[in-house]
Amino acid sequence: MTDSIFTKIIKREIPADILHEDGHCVAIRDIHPQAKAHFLVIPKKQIARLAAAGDEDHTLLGHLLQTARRVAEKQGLSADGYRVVINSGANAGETVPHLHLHVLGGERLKDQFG
Ligand code: DGP
Repeated sequence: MTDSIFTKIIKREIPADILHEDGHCVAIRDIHPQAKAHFLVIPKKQIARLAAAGDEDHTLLGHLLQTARRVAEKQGLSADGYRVVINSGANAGETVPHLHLHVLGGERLKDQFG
């Protein structure tokens, strides 16, 4: 498997604004923010998309959500709310084939389903 752009960021081969790192994931600011606050939570394990995760990733998936919550709190997003989005695969418009949670906030977000 070739390294995704996110794996290259995790390996520090490409620069990024890293908000959080632990043994299992990183949180980085999105390079093309879709809201005043927009960061990504990315597992160090290169899973192509949510649909490619397995039962063995149960704990990791929970950790990613908990990390989204903790980093959102640290970024001051909790009081007014924020949105967590996962695009899994082509129909959802996933452009980087490495599972990532989008966390958006810092302003009133538009309704955007469909
Ligand atoms: P998605 O459409 O769900 O695959 O979103 C991928 C996101 O990744 C998109 O919002 C832009 C972001 N992104 C892509 N390349 C880079 C990069 O090199 N650095 C950072 N910080 N974000 C990136």
